[in-house]
This record gives sequence, C-alpha cells and structure tokens, in this order.
Amino acid sequence: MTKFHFFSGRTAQAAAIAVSVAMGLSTAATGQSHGDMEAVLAGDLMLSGGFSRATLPNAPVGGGFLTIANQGGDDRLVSASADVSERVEIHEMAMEGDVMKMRELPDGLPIPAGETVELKPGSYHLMFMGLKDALVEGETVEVTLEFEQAGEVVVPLLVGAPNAKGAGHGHMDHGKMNHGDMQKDSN
Ligand SMILES: [Cu+2]
Repeated sequence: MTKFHFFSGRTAQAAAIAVSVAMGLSTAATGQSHGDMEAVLAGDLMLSGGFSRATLPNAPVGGGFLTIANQGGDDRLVSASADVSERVEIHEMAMEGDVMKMRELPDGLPIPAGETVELKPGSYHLMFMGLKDALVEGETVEVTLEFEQAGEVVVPLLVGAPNAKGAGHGHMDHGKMNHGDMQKDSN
C-alpha cells in the first residue's frame, strides 16, 4: 500500500477505492482487457469506466462517458480535448417541456467534494464535435480532461457498439439530437 499514502487518515471507503485502483493498475500491467478501461488517478480524482460509442462514417459528433469519483475538495471539469475531433464539449441533458435536449455547460461540470459524478448516456457527457474519423468499435479514444484543481489528465475511452450502455445505462441516439450548426459544418 505504499503507493497510497495520500489516502492515510481518510475514510475506509477511500481505502477500498485505493485497493480497487491498485487492482485496475495491475490489470493494465498485464495488458488484459476486461472490457473496461483502467481507472486513472489525478490528484484526489479517480476516473474510471471510460467509454465511447462507434459512429457511422462521416458522423459529425460522438459521445464520451466516464465516472469521476472525488475524494478531495470541490473541483470542476472545465474543458476537454481529443485528437479525434475539432473540439470536445461538456454537455448535459435536460427536459425542456416534453423534450429531452442536450446543451453545453459553458462553465464546465462541477465535481463536488466527496461526490461521484457519472457522465453517461442520457445525462452529462462529453461531446466530440466535428469528428475527423468514425469512431470504431474496439478502438480506444484518448481524451484530455482539464480540471480546476486536479489539472490535466488523459483518460482512455473504449469504443463500444453504437448503442453501448457502458456501465449499464440507457440508450441515447445522438443522431437524433439537435447539434444545430455543428452538423451543418461537418457536411
Ligand atoms: Cu451532446
């Protein structure tokens, strides 16, 4: 446990997470894949379960999902970037009347102290805007996340099927979502 001295003095829950992280790292070392990306540590944040979804050729956008567990103080995901797209936006889904719509979070996504925030289909997500190539099932997309406190961290997202639910979440068809002018830009 010498690697995890920074957890000393914290809760048993933190220790349990540290153990699961250690297991994730050893999985990475052996090169085995369990269909889940390894957890990545960035300061007090643990990022896990990263996945994306395969897209059709010429699809203008794609989604990115992961779980962010915060063992420290308040933080905020302020921006994201990736080589696979022109830019990456941080989106939320919200009901407007009877219609579920997605929109960019201009101030980023708060990651409150001690909480776990899930980016998942039908909820918060990363949006690859202006995809340069199709996202292909089985490949890995690296996304760089910038946090106010934890700084910059690169997280791998495993590309699943077009309707991949990742850690067991619902279906969201980005093709039916309105991304307005971005779709026109890419055509
Ligand atoms: Cu979106």
